[in-house]
Amino acid sequence: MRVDATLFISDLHLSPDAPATLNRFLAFLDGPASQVRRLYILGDFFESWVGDDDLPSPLPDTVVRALRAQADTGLEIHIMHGNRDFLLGKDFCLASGTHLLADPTLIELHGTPTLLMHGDSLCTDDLAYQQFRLQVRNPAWQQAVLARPLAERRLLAAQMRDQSSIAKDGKTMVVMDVNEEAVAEAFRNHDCPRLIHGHTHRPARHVHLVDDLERERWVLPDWYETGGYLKCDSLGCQLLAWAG
Ligand code: LP5
Ligand code: MN
Repeated sequence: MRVDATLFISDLHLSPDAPATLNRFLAFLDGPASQVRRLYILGDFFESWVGDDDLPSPLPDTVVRALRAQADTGLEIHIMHGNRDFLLGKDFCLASGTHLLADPTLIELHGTPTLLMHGDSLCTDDLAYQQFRLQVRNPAWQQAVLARPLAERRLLAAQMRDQSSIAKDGKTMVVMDVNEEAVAEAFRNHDCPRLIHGHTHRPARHVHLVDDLERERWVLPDWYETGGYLKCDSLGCQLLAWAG
């Protein structure tokens, strides 16, 4: 019997190189996620996703089957693109029984209008990243890239990862965090009291005063060392650790 609660996760960065994280996620699906009605995955679920034609590979196959098993027993699963897995497409969703969620999306969460984002679009001080984001989210660019052979895309993704790592060495933590004004704009544009996002890997509950109204911003944890999730119901939200 599933209870009327909603879980949020992001930034698992699932990869064949991190089997412990995969196991932690599988245990999460069989544990907390099996008790509730809805799960939202807010981006960077995979360390990188180079196209849905990679679905037969062992890691995607295991993950898809596990998601499907929960979806088939009544878990509503929504997934949003992150900056690592923005190429997740219809075939992935169809196979896993999940629903692709636009970034941003406003939902009615147990009675509270709640804005969901991956979080990268809020990091407006990171100008180099925002430029990169514009390029890789361009449908024409994506179509051209997806036309390349799978092996070539894997290589390209690895090169991008290296470049990104070098670029980050030259950036401060402040530049790589969300911009306060971008957060305020998001609250204003969607006229909501709550925002949930990931990406920065700095789990917390922040309170923002925007236009004389107090709003809360929940930041989800990554799953590199341990893991964690946000659990929400009609009483509110709480961040919970998940060690598996
Ligand atoms: O990812 P993370 O957390 O380390 O850093 C992000 C920002 N970086 C990125 C880039 C991704 O990591 C790249 C991986 C994508 C994998 C999937 C690709 C599949 C499609 C391609 C294959 C078909 O998102 C980083 C932010 C940081 O978050 C904090 O917010 O700062 O931004 C950057 O580092 C961007 C750089 O500043 C500028 C762009 C460098 C990359 C250029 C690539 C050039 C291509 C090389 C290939 C010849
Ligand atoms: Mn991210």
